[in-house]
Amino acid sequence: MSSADDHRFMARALQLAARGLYTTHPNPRVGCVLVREGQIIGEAWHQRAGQPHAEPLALQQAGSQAQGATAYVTLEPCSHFGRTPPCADALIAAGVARVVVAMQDPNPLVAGQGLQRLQQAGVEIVSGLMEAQARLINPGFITRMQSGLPYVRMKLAMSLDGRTAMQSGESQWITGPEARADVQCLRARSSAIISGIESVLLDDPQLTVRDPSLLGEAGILRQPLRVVLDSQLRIPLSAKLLAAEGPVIIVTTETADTRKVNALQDLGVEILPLPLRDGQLDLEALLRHLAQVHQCNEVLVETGARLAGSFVAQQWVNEIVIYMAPTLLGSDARPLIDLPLTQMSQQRRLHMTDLRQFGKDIRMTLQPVTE
Ligand code: AOF
Ligand code: ZN
Repeated sequence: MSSADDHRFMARALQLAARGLYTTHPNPRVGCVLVREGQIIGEAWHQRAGQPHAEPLALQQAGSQAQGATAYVTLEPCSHFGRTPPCADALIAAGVARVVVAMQDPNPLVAGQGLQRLQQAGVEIVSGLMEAQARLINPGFITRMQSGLPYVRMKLAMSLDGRTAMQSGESQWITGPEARADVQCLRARSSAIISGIESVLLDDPQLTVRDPSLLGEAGILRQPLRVVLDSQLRIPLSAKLLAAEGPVIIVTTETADTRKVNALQDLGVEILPLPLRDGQLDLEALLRHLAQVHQCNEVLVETGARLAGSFVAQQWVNEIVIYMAPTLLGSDARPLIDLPLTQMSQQRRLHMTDLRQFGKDIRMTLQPVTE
């Protein structure tokens, strides 16, 4: 088999993996293609935690044809008993002769042991094919496994003059329906959405996924966890996001009013008291809690300029997605990010990884430049 064929089948496996974009949380998105004599004999993707991994689903399709076949998998086959038995064992039992993987599994429970197991059983291994593409599918899972933190994506919408709202806070709408539909995709792929109490008081958002086409291939609507930073517990019990479907965490301090805490808990809300750091809720403690307790892979920060500034200043942001509308909001309008800098040497440079048009607006995807 030529390396062009290997690329072609791995590209197909990557395409399949991406179908799990909205549904696999907290698991990674994984695709698998089984090939024999140049023909695809089975292909699948992992759809949801607790359900089979990609490999056994593809093996099921291939049946006895899997004997002597090549498996293309976007992530190293697992070697552990989790919610499902090890995929490495299933591939060996089916008589697969060759396994091509895009990347090792960063999960310490696997971390190379799946490949080792296959190799010991006499299976030929190729690892690292299209690794860069495979990493892009699971930025959150990889970050969480490696650092105990989620991958933090910040979404912002601004005018041509870099403004996000009028002085009054009025901001609906700067961008058009196409850009806003894309924000629904960002929400749907996220394990959690973080917002600030200011935005909640101003806009009374639900912060839910409402686009029915984002139910996912598996027909599952998973509402991301919604997280509100509210140190003084100012959220009204009538806030729309409390009534909307899906779990909510309110982050506050130890000294928050007990009666309000109880009332919110009665509504099914998780109250997370955190220490203050420089007078502000400790963002690192929040992110660690989300990764470690709630297994959050990707989180989406949708806040006003002040909280956005704190996330950026403290360097918790892995990616910024900015929608820019061709409109002017004027010099009294609110800025994008509160970041009090005074010297050019303090500027925060970003590196643009993607640029696209959505309707009349453009979307920029940026990553902080790390020196
Ligand atoms: C694979 N193929 O399709 C996926 C893998 O709790 P479990 O049993 O679902 O295991 C979850 C872990 O398995 C997850 O953290 C990751 O290490 C691996 N995911 N592995 O061989 C798959 N989704
Ligand atoms: Zn597996």
